[in-house]
Amino acid sequence: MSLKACIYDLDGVITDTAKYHFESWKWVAEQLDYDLTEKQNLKLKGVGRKESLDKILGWSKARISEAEKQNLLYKKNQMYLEQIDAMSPSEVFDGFKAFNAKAKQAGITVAIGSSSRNAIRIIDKLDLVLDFHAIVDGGMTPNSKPEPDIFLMAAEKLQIAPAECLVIEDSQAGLTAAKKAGMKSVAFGNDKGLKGAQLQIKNWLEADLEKFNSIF
Ligand code: B16
Ligand code: MG
Repeated sequence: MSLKACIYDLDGVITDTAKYHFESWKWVAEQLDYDLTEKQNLKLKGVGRKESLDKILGWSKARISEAEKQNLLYKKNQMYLEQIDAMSPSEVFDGFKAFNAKAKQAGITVAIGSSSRNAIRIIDKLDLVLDFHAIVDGGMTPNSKPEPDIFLMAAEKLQIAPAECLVIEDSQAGLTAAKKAGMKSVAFGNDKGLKGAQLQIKNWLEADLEKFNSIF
């Protein structure tokens, strides 16, 4: 068994969109007379859009109709897209492009596996469309993270067995999805509470292909 594919999460691993999600989710919470905290926003990492609203509704105990839900989801996304459309390649995390180039040079195939239905738009803004062999987003599979569908579809597109894929993820939902997919994983970022990964790195400058290989 050896490392044949890297499947990267997008939000929180390649760029920081959490701050943009937070502003728009905070607005949604205000419409429900609820104050969303940054700590709660962390619990929405990697969780799909609809499932995130369900969590906020649970915290706020607000009861709204299905039509109101759809309306809030639409408006949340419009607010978020305004922020996304102002993004630029300078928002790619330091060291990512160098690591990805090195991995590809070593013959490793690379894909994006994101819960975001806006993933392709973000990747385009970051000018990374040509940097991956496959892109799978939350709109392409029936179930989002923590279910394994997104990562399994990425492996299928790359034609690599799940056991030879390495997922790089910043969220617990994503690490759980990787495990359910039968894939190894690297936790990304400072969150010491993340469980299930074989390794953790704080940022891309700490990424080491040799170390990643040694997991297999
Ligand atoms: P959208 P990832 C996830 O992306 C985000 O972490 C999460 O906060 C967001 O709710 C979800 O995408 C859905 O995003 O509203 O754009 O469809 O981390 O899996 O790349
Ligand atoms: Mg993420």
